[in-house]
Amino acid sequence: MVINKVITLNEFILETQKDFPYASGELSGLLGDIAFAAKLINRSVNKAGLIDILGNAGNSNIHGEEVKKLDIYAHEQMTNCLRVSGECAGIASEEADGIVVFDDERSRKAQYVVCFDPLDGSSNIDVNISIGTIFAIYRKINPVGICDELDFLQPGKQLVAAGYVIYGSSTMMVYSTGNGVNGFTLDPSIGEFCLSHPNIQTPPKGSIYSVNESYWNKFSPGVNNFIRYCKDNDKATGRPFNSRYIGTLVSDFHRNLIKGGIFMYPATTSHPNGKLRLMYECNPMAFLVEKAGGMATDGAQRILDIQPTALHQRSPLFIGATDLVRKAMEFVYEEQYAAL
Ligand code: AHM
Repeated sequence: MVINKVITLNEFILETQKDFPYASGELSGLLGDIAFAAKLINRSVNKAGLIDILGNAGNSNIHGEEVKKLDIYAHEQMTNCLRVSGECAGIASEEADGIVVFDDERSRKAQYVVCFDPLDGSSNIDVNISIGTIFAIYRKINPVGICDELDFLQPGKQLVAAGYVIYGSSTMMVYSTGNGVNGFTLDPSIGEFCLSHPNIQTPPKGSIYSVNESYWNKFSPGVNNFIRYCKDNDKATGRPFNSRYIGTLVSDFHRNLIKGGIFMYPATTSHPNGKLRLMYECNPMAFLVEKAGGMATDGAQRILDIQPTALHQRSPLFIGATDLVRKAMEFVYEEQYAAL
C-alpha cells in the first residue's frame, strides 16, 4: 500500500521560509493569514446561492463598477485578517480608494505591505463560475514608521511574494516567494490547503489563446493579426489553437499556467491602457508566470519592469507560454514598425 504524506500549506511555508533571506517568520505569518482569509471567503463563495449574499450591494466601487456583496465581504476578510496579524503594515485593495494604513503598535513595526484584488471575476459570481482572490506582497521601502503610498508603488520586480486563490471545482491557493510556484488544494474535510501541484512549470509551448474577442473592432491590427494566426490551420504548429475564455483572470490564468497558453487583455480603443489593474492583477500574475517559466508583457515592456505611478493604474497584458507571448509580440511590433 502506498501512503503519500500530505503536506499542508502551513508545514510547507514553515519548511521553505526558514531559509528565506529575511526570515523572521513575518512573511510566513502573512501567507498563513491570507490562506485563512481565503478559507473564510471560500465558505461564503460556496454558500453564495444559499444565503442572501448574492446580488448587488446597491452601490458602485471606486471605479464606478457594480459591487457585489461578496466583493465587500472578501475585501473585509482580507483586510481584517491582515490587520489583526500585526505582520502587515498596510494594504491596497481594488475595493478601497487609497491605501489602508494599519496604525497599531505591532503593525507599525511590520515590514510588508499587501496589494490584493479580493474577488476577481465578480461578474461571474451570480452564474456560479469560478472566481478568485489575487495578492502581491512587497517589503516596505522604509523599514521604520507607518507605511505610505510609496511602499506600494514599487515595480513588480520588487515583489517578495505573490499568488492567488481560485474558488473553482476545488479551491486552490497557488503562490511563489520567488523560488518555484506551488499549488495547494483545500481539503474541505480537514479545512487545510494540501500540496497538490508542487513546482508548477508552465509548458513553454502553448496551444490555448484566451481573449475577449468581442472587442475585435477595438483591438489594434497587430492584435487581430495574432488572433487570426491562432485560428489559422497549420499542422506544423498545431494550429488552430483552442480558444478558451472564462472572463475571470484567475481562472483563465490558472488553466493556461497548467495547460500552456496565452491570456491577453490588450489595449482597446475604449480602454487605451487595457482593463486590468497593474498592482493587484497584472504584477502578481506576471511574477508567478515568470517563476513558472513563462513571460508577461504590456506589449512594449516586461510587466514587472513597469514603474507604477498610481495604485489603481491599468495595463495591457499579454501573459503565458513564452512561445505564444513572443509570437504575439511579433505581430504587435510588426504593426508598430509599419506605423513608423
Ligand atoms: P473585475 O475586477 O470586475 O472582476 O474585472 C476583472 C475581470 C478579470 O477577472 C477578467 O480577466 C476581465 O475582467 C474580463 O473582462 P471582460 O469582461 O471585459 O472580458
